[in-house]
Amino acid sequence: MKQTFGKYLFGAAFTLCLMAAGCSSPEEQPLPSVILETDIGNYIDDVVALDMLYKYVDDCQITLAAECVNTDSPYAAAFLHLTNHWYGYPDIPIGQARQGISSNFDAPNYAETVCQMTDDQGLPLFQRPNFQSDSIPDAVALYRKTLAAQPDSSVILVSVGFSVNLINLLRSGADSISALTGKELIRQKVRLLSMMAGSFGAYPIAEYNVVKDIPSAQAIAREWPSPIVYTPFEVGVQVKYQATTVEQGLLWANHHPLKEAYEHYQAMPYDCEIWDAIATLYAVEPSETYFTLSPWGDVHVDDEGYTTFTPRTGGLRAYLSMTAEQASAALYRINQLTTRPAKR
Ligand SMILES: [Ca+2]
Repeated sequence: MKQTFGKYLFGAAFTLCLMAAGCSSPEEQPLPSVILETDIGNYIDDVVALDMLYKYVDDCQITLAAECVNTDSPYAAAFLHLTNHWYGYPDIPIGQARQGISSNFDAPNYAETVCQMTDDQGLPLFQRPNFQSDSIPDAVALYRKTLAAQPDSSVILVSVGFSVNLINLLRSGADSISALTGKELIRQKVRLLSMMAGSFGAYPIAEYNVVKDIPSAQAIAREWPSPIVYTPFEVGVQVKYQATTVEQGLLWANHHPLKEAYEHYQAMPYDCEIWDAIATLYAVEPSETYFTLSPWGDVHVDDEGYTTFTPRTGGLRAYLSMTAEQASAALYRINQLTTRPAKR
């Protein structure tokens, strides 16, 4: 495209102004604000999802308003602090569940490994300036503060872990942050909860994110006042991130948190299902290119963690499925995002 140097300078300055103002121009609608709810450290797909969110911020498609941890691992918040700095977004606030779900023995904790990596001089491989694990705010307080500050119906929650923070937010009362209860805040501010949870296929399973905290998952399905779109177990297993993507696609950085986390999670080479990346893709790009959405209805979670869906006009629950072609297109898009250099 041709343009004069003067126009280029104006355009560049205008773009910088937009970035400083959160990427939205006065004439445009504010960008959707995303809040990530994660158990990062248990399984590697949270890191793929996190990388995607930073890239969406790079592209001015969203703002990443907060990140909340629902496990009791101190390294989850530390890892988020690390990646926020590495990707160039050190000011994204992080919240921590006061009584997080224990998952320390479920899988190797790559978050701890990456946080403790050092270089040849014994210095931290990834900087975590001013991080103090005992000063991370309560996730519910951070949710209330973040939601209260957002325009109505502008917030998208991406939940790729357990539901303890979500249920505590839902049950929270009015306080000095907001005169609204948690349920009222959600109803007013949250456009969508994109949630990796459940199983709705022909051979359903009691899915991990549900089983780890069944009472919270039951209450969320029953009481959450905004639409919820579930990314179920069946969808995630259709989309496998490739070891070769990690080995060859992330070489633009000498040390990349996603590459280090992936390579320290299991013995390489291995491919892995990326449920959390699918829930993230739907949250920001809910295109029929990638997804088939069920009718709307209700979801029930039984006492063993099995989920069932019942269509109902006016229902606020739905779940995703994918054809083979959609799964292939989704993986292509996820690879496109995650292999691209971060702006930093
Ligand atoms: Ca997860």
